[in-house]
Amino acid sequence: MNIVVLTGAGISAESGLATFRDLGGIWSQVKLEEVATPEGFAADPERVQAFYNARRAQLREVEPNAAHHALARLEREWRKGSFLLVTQNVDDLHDRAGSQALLHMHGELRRARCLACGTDHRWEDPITAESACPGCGARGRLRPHVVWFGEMPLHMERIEAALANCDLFIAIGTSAQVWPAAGFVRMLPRRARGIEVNPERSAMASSFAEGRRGLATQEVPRLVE
Ligand code: BV8
Repeated sequence: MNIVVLTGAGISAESGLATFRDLGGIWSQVKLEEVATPEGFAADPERVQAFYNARRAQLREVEPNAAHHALARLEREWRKGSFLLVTQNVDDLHDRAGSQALLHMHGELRRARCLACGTDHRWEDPITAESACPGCGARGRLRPHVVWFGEMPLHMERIEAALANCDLFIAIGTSAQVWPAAGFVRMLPRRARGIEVNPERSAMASSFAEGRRGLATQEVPRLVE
């Protein structure tokens, strides 16, 4: 049985990282158009760098929670088929929990991308106008290696191939408001079963339910004895 897991901000909520669309979420504090689009970055790069520098710094204060560790364990112990974890999150909590078969489709807070040479590099510190690219040395040309609205998500070919061959799709902590992730359930073969772990029932559940068995609710069955 081939498993694909999709996670969103909700899986990191219990680690203390804010979600985006819950009450008091990030997008209620700041306009996504101003800080999570190429246009916003062009208009006010310092504002955007400060937004991501603050979120990158916050990673030092939080730890992976039981859900991150459970997914890393499931990956290690799953022997009945393939396993892929796709996350919309730009935090590093899945990485620190030990997940390896992991794709960050929206990029990573702890990586910086150089606008001069196009390379991306691990990056722990604030990105400033003085920051130099570790690859080409250009100064003041780094941006967060994060996928903004209107930009192409990463690893889409690998993700689509895994979805086409998926038997069990598990969605954890996502409101399924952002495309293309919101549409992944429509790329699944008809045989696939779905599970959603979320206090709310997301839009994904209804699009999964169209013409097939609905998503099981809440509990994730014990996949690993
Ligand atoms: C693309 C990275 C195509 C940075 C993010 C018009 C113009 C252009 C594009 C569009 C358009 N209209 C629509 C689109 C597509 C657009 C889109 O979907 N817009 C939305 C707003 C309608 N998508 C894009 O632009 C994508 N690119 O389409 O490219 C293309 C084609 C050709 C050429 C070029 C491009 C790129 C999307 C990526 C944007 N970047 N973030 C950053 O993080 O700052 S997305 C942003 O939303 C977040 O990063 C997050 O990852 C993502 C999804 O949010 P969730 O993770 O689901 O979080 P949310 O708060 O919404 O929900 C949390 C859930 O958890 C809730 O349901 C809650 O109940 C639950 N929860 C809470 N606590 C718990 C819990 N669950 C379990 N346990 C708990 N304890």
